[in-house]
Amino acid sequence: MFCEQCEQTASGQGCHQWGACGKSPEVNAIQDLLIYILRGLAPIALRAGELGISAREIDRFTCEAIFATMTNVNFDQTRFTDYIHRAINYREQLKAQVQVTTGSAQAWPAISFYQPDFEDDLASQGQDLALQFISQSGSDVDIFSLKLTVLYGIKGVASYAFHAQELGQEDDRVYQFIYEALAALDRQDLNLGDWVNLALKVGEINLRTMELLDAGHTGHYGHPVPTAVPLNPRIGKAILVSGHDIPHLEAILQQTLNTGITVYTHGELLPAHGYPKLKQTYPHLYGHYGTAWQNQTKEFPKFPGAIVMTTNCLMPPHGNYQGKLFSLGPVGYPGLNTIPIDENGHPDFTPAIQTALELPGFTEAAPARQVTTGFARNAVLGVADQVIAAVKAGKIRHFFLVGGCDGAKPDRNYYTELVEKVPEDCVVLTLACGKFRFFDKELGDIGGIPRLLDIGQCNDAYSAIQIAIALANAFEVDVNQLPLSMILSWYEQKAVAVLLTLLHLGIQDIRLGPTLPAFISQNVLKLLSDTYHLKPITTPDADLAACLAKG
Ligand code: FSO
Ligand code: SF4
Repeated sequence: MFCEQCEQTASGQGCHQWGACGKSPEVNAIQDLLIYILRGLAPIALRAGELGISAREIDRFTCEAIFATMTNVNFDQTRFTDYIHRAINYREQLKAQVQVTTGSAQAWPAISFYQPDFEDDLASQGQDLALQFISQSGSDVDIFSLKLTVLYGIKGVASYAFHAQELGQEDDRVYQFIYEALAALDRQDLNLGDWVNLALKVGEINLRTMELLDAGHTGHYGHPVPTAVPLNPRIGKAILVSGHDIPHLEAILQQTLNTGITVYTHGELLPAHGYPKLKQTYPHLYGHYGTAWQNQTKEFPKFPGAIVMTTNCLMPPHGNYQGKLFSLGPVGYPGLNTIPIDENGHPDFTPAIQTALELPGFTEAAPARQVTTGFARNAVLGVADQVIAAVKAGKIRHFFLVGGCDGAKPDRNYYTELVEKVPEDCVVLTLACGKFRFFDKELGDIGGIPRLLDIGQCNDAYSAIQIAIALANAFEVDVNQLPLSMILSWYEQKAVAVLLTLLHLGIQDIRLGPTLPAFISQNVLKLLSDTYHLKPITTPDADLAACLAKG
């Protein structure tokens, strides 16, 4: 096998024997096979788009199938076999539609005719295709590096597009670009500059996709408001909801109304508490349990109720909690309980609710503890005058955006130490799951402005960008001239898409860690550091000093 799509890749170079995430070589190969077939579907979908043939079902399917191949999403070979069957059916259906519309047979590339042998081992077929993909790039490691950057970035875009469409937000431009990028992976005529441009285009399209998701969230649930979230449990039956999917959290809240069950968020669903319509409608959306995804094997066994994993990051479950763990959508693991979805796409959480009612729930109270979330763009810009005045008066010296993913490696302690060492006249903005290393620290406030502001999920990078742009406009400077430093942690492919968005916007001096992506070649890294001054993190002290010297 060969996979280097995430930060925990073996020895920082690539997983060859078995995935550090728990993915088997067979699942990895069958994921590669699925991506290959989607690459063959892409030129047909692009032509259909040009002809005005609406293929929304196929667009949505493509995003879900790509999403399933992301790190810590789906480990179940049978689910990928099903995705492959469906991809081929959709491909042939769309070919026929194009032929009817144009009145003639089209000259599709060879990849668009590929037919796997379902009677034979799909994993070995996927492995052959993966080797072919590597050898196609020849000895040009830089082009291969950029191809992988585009592919992994597209995985992030597809995951956000999947979430946005659940909330009724779709844009043809996003779907068409996903096909364009997938189809480009088969092209041999693009040079280094073309691939750099395509990678930056991934960032541009990801910005649009995060904007759609932001519109979906705020349109349905209102703009987040600062909200205190209890970390101590409430006595009674309980369901824990993990992942990123707020509409699925809402469906659970609807289906548990008047059951006496208390609903807790886990991981990237903490920011859901900030959405006023969710809080007002569902008083049993109560608190947050646990920390970041990599601690789930320790934290899930202790949760005394059912657990629903709506998206990544799922780790291979341990036997001591697998029975109370449920998954849905693109998420999967062999033998794991799944939530049934009806023909209209509505999930039925009855199995999880029954499990929650059978389990003891919380039987003892614990001392009150809380964190505050909900500092998205509206909340922060609502006090923009105060913030601007504090900066002008020298009360706020610098902003640090410490955002991104968490992970298991000990060198991620850098981020905790950095936040602890941020001087008292500076504000920390945060987003995504990396914040769980410091989210409950008491950092106090500066003239009523909290020093730790949780903007939200990883996709709320959109909100952070809007805040930065608004502040830059208020100070009549470029975003890069603001007293703002971005110190990011990455783990999986959503983070790749967000990083490409920041580069597309021309953001300079981003510090990235805990290690740089294995798929970035030396020359591509040089290009990024020469053009954008992208750099690896060093030590908290050295990086803080360098950021503060910026002004
Ligand atoms: Fe984290 Fe996982 Fe949200 Fe990621 S829970 S690591 S970047 O899926 O998407 O921040
Ligand atoms: Fe390795 Fe990450 Fe790929 Fe899993 S997703 S196989 S850990 S590189």
